[in-house]
Amino acid sequence: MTEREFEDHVLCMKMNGFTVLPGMLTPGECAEAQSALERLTDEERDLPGAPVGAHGMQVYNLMNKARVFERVYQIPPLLRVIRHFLGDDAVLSSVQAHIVFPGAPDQGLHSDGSQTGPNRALADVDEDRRITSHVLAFNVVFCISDYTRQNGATRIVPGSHRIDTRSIPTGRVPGEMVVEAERGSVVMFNISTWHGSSEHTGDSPRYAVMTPWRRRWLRAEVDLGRMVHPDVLDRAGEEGPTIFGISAREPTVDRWKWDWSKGEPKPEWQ
Ligand SMILES: O=C(O)CCC(=O)C(=O)O
Repeated sequence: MTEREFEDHVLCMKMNGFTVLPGMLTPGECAEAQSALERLTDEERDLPGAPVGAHGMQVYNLMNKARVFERVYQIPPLLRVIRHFLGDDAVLSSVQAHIVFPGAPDQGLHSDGSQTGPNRALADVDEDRRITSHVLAFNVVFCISDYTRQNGATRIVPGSHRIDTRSIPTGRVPGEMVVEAERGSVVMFNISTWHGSSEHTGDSPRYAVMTPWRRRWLRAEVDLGRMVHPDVLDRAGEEGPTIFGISAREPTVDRWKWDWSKGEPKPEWQ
């Protein structure tokens, strides 16, 4: 990524609340990711309580389930854009697939962060207004399939990240657009940007991997520090404890007994 491209992505995020970064995964990596997702769909769809419905399916904690998914938090130009907005200590909040099946209707516009993030139920005094003054979190979506107008690609309302209401209109909104992108691209958006998958009128599933990121001090959607397998954490190198939020943990002992880099008590206080 050139300096000019970096600056353009930053400006797009500020103006529009989203940007598209092409070529973040190679065609080979996309093919590997898609076959892993096909395998995982078969393995997980009949598990009790699996997040599967008539229109789509989710698969969680992908970094533990195939090596190719370890790439998604190890791409320097992408990390540079994420950290420019969320800080060098930004935390990965989930690594999950969203597979949209042919025939799915559009998902309905929404913003993210209603489970753990800044768009969670507000207090009466907030008068339905969201925090929009600062960027608090992103969704970073890897297109494993080409994103097209036919296959349920994400629809977005540019600039909606600045509208400080939680009452998002149902139905069509002026200026909304379907984001078309080649597979291997990343669609990155502020979690306050109104978005949702679009209607799928095509004939094969749309595969995407969502990797939301948060500021260090916000709760993550998934506590990846507890989920990540030790070998996966090792392979993430020095940055692993930061990326998975391990070094963002609150102390469970006196602060001087706590190892902040490891997110656990010092050995003598284990
Ligand atoms: O898959 C997409 O295009 C959007 C998914 C989404 O917004 C969600 O699951 O909250």
